[in-house]
Amino acid sequence: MKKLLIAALASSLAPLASFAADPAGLSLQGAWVRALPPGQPNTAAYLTATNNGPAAVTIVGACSDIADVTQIHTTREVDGLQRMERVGELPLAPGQSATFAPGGTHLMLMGLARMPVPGDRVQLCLELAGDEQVCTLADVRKDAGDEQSHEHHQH
Ligand SMILES: [Cu+2]
Repeated sequence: MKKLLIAALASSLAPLASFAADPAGLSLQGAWVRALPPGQPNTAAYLTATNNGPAAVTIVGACSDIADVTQIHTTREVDGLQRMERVGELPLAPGQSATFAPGGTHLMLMGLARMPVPGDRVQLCLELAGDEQVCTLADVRKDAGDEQSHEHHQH
């Protein structure tokens, strides 16, 4: 009887354990890092973050193993000039997505040890309120394919 109880307990704990491995329910898709000419100290990274979980999550920061500092920036046009501003918190309701894309919100990778080159894979992590992190591997590309040419480089 005791054995049976333990088995039942263990099986009821199993789904809990797998839930704990991804408590935030935040999934990251399509991550990529822009390869700029070597010697540039900074670059930007882009991805889509979707909250698939039952609760709201708040993105409070980001990090990458290739940059000293990674910040969330938005781009705003002020007097015809593109200006970047740091975003401190980015809340996502259940089912909501945040798109980090050229010309808009992006991850700014600053203080690069070395500019990544196409073919590299770069780890990107989003930091969430509550000390959680969600990470993904990003491809490195020269550009997104500009709007006019729709030139996407598939490898
Ligand atoms: Cu920026």
